[in-house]
Amino acid sequence: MSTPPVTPPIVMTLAGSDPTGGAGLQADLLTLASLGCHPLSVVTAVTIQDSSGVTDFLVMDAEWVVDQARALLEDMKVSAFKVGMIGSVENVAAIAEVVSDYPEIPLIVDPVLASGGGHAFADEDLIAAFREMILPQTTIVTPNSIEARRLAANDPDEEDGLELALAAERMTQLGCEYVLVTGTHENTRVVTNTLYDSQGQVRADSWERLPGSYHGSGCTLASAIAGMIASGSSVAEAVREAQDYTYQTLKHAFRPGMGQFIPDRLFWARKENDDD
Ligand code: PXL
Repeated sequence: MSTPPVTPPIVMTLAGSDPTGGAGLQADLLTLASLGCHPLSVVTAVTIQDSSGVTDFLVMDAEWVVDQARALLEDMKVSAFKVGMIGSVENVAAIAEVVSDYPEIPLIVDPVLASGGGHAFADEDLIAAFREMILPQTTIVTPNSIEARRLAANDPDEEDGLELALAAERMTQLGCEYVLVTGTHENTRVVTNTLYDSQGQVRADSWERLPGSYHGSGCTLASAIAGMIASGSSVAEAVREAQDYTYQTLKHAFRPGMGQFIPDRLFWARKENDDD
């Protein structure tokens, strides 16, 4: 008799749809599937965009976000939550309430405040609600340096000069367990990502800065961390593995339109990479 198929680790992503397949929900689905997880999708918003940028977005009603999530959570065993674009203060409260009923499930949060092209997805009210309701429940948050300063600054005047270590410390003081600050937006020759916990720096990893502009690298990294944690890695191991994976996806990025490059989450499945 054959053994029944094993269910892969299940990760629930709550994010906005990016129809280009570069970022957002679609980036999460590709990344999680590529890493051997089964992704569940909860749509928080729908965007209109092409590979050059976002033109508009529509935020899902908070009750719809809750109902999508609860239907799945009552049916399946979820091993990690991954949160991306949230879209509204109502959605912040709705997601915070759902995840608070599952404190044992790791919560990986990519604080999506704007599109890569700078289209705002969050205002000050959303950021305040996020700090108050989401960060205290978060296992790991993955801001880039701009987002880290914005999330941690006590007032906008302080933002520009805020030390990243201090920004991370403030986020852990709000109750977030780990903060991974990514260095892509810093004016440095190499890209350095730094992981902090409440005691300070845990690890720092650097890579050569790749040329070009990528759409969805942050979503890929956060989803890969979620996938690794769901598969049993510790947070620090998951960060290391997810960074290596993301770097590979960027190395193999392709340009499907006239705008940005898209990370190839399935680089390993392409024929030409057979002998890599
Ligand atoms: O890369 C951040 C991001 C996340 N989610 C959605 C997006 C984007 C960037 O454009 O559109 C839906």
